[in-house]
Amino acid sequence: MHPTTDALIVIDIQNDFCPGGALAVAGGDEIVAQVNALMRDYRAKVLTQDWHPAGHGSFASSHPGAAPFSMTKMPYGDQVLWPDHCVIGTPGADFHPELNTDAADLIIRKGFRAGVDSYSAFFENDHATPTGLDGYLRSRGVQRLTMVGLATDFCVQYSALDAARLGYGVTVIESACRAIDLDGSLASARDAMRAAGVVLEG
Ligand code: VGL
Ligand code: ZN
Repeated sequence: MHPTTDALIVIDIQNDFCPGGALAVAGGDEIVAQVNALMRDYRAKVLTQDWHPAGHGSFASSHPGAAPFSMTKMPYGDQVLWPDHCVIGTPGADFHPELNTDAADLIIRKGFRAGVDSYSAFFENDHATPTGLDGYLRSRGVQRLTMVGLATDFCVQYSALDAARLGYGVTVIESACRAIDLDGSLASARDAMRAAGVVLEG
């Protein structure tokens, strides 16, 4: 059992990111058993849930003529346009049915503002609007985070980089993550995480 200063952060293990989902990550469902086992070893366990209103600004369908996986500019910077996914209240936004959600202390939802995407568990993509997770972890005395989930190169990466910037010690267990890997995004995510001092563990 890990000490109370450690927390496990489980990112976006939702139906739409698993095979058959709207933004399926290859092998996304393969990590569920390992994540359930990890949750038994941590006292502090947080799940995140991507949670978008219909018509969200990150959806290609909200930008006439735009194709899914193309790029656009938002006021806060570059944005990948995704297929509609994790729409509030739909089955695609639900957690994978075998994920042991009962074990979680906190479920943090993100991406619910129509105009700004939110990959990170800590800040929206404007890098300024907090989700509240930092305050929660700090007030529990958590100093070290282990991260797992989907997708390695988007929400896991952004969460890990923000956590390192906020001063947490961060480890990503890569075997309990899966990537989207869009135009080399997995390789650049791994480089960026290592450069920020994030430990990438097999
Ligand atoms: C994610 C793309 C869009 C993720 C969420 O969980 O990595 N990726 N929304
Ligand atoms: Zn999303």
